[in-house]
Amino acid sequence: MSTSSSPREPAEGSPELHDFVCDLARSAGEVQLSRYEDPGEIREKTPKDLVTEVDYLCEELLISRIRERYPEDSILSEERGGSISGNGRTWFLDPLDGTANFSRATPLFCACVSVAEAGRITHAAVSAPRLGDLYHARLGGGAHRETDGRSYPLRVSGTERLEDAFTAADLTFIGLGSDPAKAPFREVFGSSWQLRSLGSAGVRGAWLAAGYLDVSIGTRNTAWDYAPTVLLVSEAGGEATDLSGEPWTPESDGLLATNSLLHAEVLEVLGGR
Ligand code: 2AM
Ligand code: CA
Repeated sequence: MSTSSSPREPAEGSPELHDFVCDLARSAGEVQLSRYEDPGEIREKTPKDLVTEVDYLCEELLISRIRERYPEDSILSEERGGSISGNGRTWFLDPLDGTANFSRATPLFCACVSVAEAGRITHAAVSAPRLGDLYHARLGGGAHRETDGRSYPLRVSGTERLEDAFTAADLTFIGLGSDPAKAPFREVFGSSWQLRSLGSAGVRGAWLAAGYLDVSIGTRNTAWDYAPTVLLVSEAGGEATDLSGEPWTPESDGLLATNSLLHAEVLEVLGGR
């Protein structure tokens, strides 16, 4: 197992750490389910960017359990911030992803827990409790969906042409028609068969890994909700890069994930960026 001081790039993630990562995501998911239709106080951090009492409850649970077991590790979490370790281990936490959905009891929300070791995502778990699903991946160990105690391998779709693709993104529609910076994304949507907007980047990435979607576009720099997609999708046979086709890093301004067959075609359409 890589230790927090090892600069060596890990070839695979440790099974023991993986169980803990899955257990953490499940626990936060249980808190979310226990507060379903009861989000408590809802606040706007910035216009249309919500946070509820449950976001903070899940974050406290995740951080305290990680601190107890791995006190040396770095943590970057959506509400509390934090830091990324260069050579050691970093936890990326989105304690409640899909807060706008959760705040009105739409079932698509989740807890996202990922681990990076020496700069590489080695573990990821996305618990979507209202769906009853835990999606998880371990570097070198494949990607899986766990539902009702049974495990199913995840495999990306075989869609070969963008015109046959389900393309998913959560773009704000204000300015979508007129903002020139958003024109390349409009091009991708217009070249696809259908558009999906789920309201949760974590669920979107998991559903791409599962083959329910063919293309996923994220346009922000939010490492805590993109990190799980990177590992789930690559372990399920797909491809995840930044929006220029370069390797995704936590500093990237966006994420393009595809079933791999469509990656070059989407990058070409995005090329005008
Ligand atoms: P969140 O629920 O954890 O905030 C749809 O809105 C998706 O985009 C969700 O995964 C949401 O994550 C994410 N997102 C990230 N930053 C956001 C922002 N500033 N405003 C709205 N959604 C944001
Ligand atoms: Ca969140």
